[in-house]
Amino acid sequence: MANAPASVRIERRLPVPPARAFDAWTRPAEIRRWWGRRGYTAEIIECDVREGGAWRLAMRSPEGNLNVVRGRFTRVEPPHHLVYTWAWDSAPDQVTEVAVEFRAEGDGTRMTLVHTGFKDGGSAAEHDKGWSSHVDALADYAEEIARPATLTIYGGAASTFVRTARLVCEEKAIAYTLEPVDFRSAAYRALHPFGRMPAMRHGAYTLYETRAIASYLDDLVPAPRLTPEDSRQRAEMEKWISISNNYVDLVTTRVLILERLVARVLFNRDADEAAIRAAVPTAETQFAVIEAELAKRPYLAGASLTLADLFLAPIVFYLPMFAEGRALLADRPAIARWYDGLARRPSFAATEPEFRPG
Ligand SMILES: N[C@@H](CCC(=O)N[C@@H](CS)C(=O)NCC(=O)O)C(=O)O
Repeated sequence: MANAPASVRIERRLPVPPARAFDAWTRPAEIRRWWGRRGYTAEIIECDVREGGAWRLAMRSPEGNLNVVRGRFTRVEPPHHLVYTWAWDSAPDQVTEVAVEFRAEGDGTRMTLVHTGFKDGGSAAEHDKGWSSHVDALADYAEEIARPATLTIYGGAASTFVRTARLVCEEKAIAYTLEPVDFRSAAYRALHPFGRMPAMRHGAYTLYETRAIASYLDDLVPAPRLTPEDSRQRAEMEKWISISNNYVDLVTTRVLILERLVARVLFNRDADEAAIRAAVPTAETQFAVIEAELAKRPYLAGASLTLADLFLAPIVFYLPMFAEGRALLADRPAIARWYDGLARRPSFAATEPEFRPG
């Protein structure tokens, strides 16, 4: 028949139960995670999931055009049925209908999408192409939910930077494996071309640089948030991470801790006393500043724990183990109060290095 109503029908098995698939289809935070995987970015998603409720999706095409589609839910029966109208803002009179069914199939779901009411076969074919790619993206996302990617932190437990990455995992209850590495080996260079610790692998994704890893981990799981929402507090956090990485690490870790605790064990040499003498006054200044700031607030960036505390504390951990370190902490009650509070957290106990000066 020349004018037969054109339609789209797509079936797919998803490796999650119907309730999980239904949520992935209707919750804006989840739609965002799969809709955009094929070049399109979901910019606005509104979903009032009840019969009569409105929904709207504004998506940016790979070419940069904003396409808006909207409609109303006409049947909402979680977790099995969802029917809604569908009309592009560019052609509001052409109202079509989408019916999605989620049927249990083993431990997964057989999803059937039927989109009907197109004015012609061309329009149906276009939607068929679009839906196929979005449903592929949903299937990928469902695969990730069903088999969460494993997370590995590569590095030695004694490294202050490795401990920072692990502390973020522990604070956020992110499951991870610590894999010791020979950071000088050619094989490790494939993960970290600069040969430092840590590196991270999450599924197929790899990353290095602790600041980047900490951000990635903080975004991976929503709570507890270790990055302040407030822009000034966030700036304070960044400031303290920068101080820790660029000043304290350079002097306290790379001179004092390295010379006093690591030189003999790792390099089989005596401590460089001249380097230590030269570093002490700078370290003194750094810890005087830290003391003065921590006297004003419970944590480095404000009233609550942030990533900044997790960068500095692994360095402070080593200070009581040698004379110059103990001198840096002497008569610094604010640092002592801050550090003792952190040291009592389960995350600190779980990541405490076995390393002791030999
Ligand atoms: N900028 C790097 C620094 C990492 C770093 O220097 N880690 C130390 C261990 S605490 C390391 O790999 N040292 C070996 C070396 O310097 O060769 C990061 O933030 O991840």
